Amino acid sequence: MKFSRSAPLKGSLEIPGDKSISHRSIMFGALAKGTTEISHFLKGADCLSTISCFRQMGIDIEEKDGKILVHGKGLHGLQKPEGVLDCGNSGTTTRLISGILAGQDFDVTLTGDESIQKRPMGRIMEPLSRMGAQIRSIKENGCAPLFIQGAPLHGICYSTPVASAQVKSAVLLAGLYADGETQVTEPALSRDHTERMLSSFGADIRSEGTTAVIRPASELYGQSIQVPGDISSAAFFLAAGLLVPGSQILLRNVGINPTRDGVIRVFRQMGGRIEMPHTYLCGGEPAADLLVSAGSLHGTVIEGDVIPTLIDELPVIAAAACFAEGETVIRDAGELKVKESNRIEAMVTNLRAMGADAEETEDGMIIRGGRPLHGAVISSRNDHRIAMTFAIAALMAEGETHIPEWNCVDISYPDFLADLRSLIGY
Ligand code: SPQ
Repeated sequence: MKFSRSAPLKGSLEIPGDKSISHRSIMFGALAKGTTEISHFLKGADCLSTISCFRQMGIDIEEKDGKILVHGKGLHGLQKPEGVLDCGNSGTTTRLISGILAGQDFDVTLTGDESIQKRPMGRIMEPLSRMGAQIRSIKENGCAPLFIQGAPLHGICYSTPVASAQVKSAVLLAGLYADGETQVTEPALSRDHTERMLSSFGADIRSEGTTAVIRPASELYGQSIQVPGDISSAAFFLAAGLLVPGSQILLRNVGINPTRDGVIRVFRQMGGRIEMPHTYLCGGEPAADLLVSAGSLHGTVIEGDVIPTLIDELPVIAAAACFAEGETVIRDAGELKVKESNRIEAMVTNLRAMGADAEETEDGMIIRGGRPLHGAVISSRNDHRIAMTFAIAALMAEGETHIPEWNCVDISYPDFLADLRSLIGY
């Protein structure tokens, strides 16, 4: 796919459904009694992987009048699947399903694509094993494919070494099947969609600071869920709206959960003009319309507890930093190395190819803004967030940018191109 310098972005956009919340609505709906009705579900490839895994375990999931209906079979209603469960490219599917499977009365093998087979699973295998789970990496390299033999589980108090919603959620979901209370404490608070949504399904779960506590459940109950727009998808247009001169756009229905809204806080800290003319609640999650106006940005330091609240937005923030005045330093973001690609290396290599002054550090990067960028051939590493980030960087660069591995955007944002075109007016 090819991109070049853009006219000002104008108009408004409805942001597609949140990926994290869409995954969870299928999973918890499958474990609940009765039907869960999901509106504004994200039909990205990752969430479709979650649907196909649960269908393979006997859950009837259908689409009706634009909504997804999950006909749940209760906490003990899953069936042993025929064959291997394929989680595709999705870390969320792999890790959260592992927590659920640990407490079933059947065995399963689950795997995913080339990228998933390189992502660390030791981080969930360790706490789940402490709960009594029988889980092993078939190649003994700490990665998928994983073999899980369902087993009786007991509650634990676990302190995670990394702030990760996937690790926290895997342990909490296993906790639904344990024989006592399960506690998870994180070094900093990661996204809390699991805690919010499990509570609305009737689970006995509470949060105190960075600790979440769950008691075993006897039953969950089907819900009606309105999925808010995904702030991680909105982030690409936030950056474009702030940077392409003369732009003013309205991004409608963006989830602004405080464990996810770091990108708004950081762009504002850099001088970005983002207003919220309308805030409301959407399916138990705070949401807003965001009015974004172009202007000049300046560099900043991004570190510490804010990192988990903008972890997936760091690539596009790093690209925006190239057009800001002065230096932007990103620290405490070593987790970027174990995403769909090594996002620190992928960002720095590709930004440099466009002429940016960018430097890789052990747990982040340093970007000195102000150098004009030029078009280049970008290697997305088949990572959706890297591909879309460079489509945005190209809108402010001289000449043409070519992103050959483009189809990966289907993972989280199948309509990205159409939405970008609608704002540019072609
Ligand atoms: O699902 P996956 O592949 O891990 O997706 C990513 C993404 O960029 O879309 C990360 F690569 O998002 C994760 C996010 O980084 C989704 C997620 C969740 O839904 O719980 C939590 C974060 O991961 P982690 O490892 O910090 O828990």
